[in-house]
Amino acid sequence: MDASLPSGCRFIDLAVRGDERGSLVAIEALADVPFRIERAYFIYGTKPGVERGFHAHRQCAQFAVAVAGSCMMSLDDGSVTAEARLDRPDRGIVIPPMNWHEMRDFSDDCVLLVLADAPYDEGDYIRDRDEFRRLTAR
Ligand code: T46
Repeated sequence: MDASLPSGCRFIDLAVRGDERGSLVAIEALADVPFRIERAYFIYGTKPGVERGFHAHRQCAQFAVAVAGSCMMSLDDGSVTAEARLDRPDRGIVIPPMNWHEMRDFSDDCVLLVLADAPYDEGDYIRDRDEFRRLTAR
């Protein structure tokens, strides 16, 4: 556990299986990421200055890794906030449920791969910051 990150968030280093041909990174459910993978999506071609995210998930856990380029992700569990730089194809971050996250500063070549433990469900999103604050108030 990284003490500087919100509760449940952590970086995971992925093994690089490189040889003279180049590099390969594999991501296995319950081994490299701490959940069964039900969905994968990736974000790319993000326009300059664009910010994405601005929500938390009620139940869904995710793992995000910039497989090319870089971006910044801010994370907030309601009491701890942190800025995470995603700039390596062999190092991603776990985004647990109930973490408000925002992404910005995408490089032109950024491809952000996200693995999720549940199918897409708009009902799982909290997109209202005040609602998130109420739900995480201690
Ligand atoms: C998240 C961050 C890291 C789908 O139809 N299926 C999907 O699996 C996803 C993820 C999105 N969509 C649709 C919903 C919207 O019409 O794609 C459109 C863009 O989604 P959104 O505005 O939520 O994108 P971001 O970049 O703000 O957030 C995304 C994920 O939605 C979110 O779960 O945690 O990336």
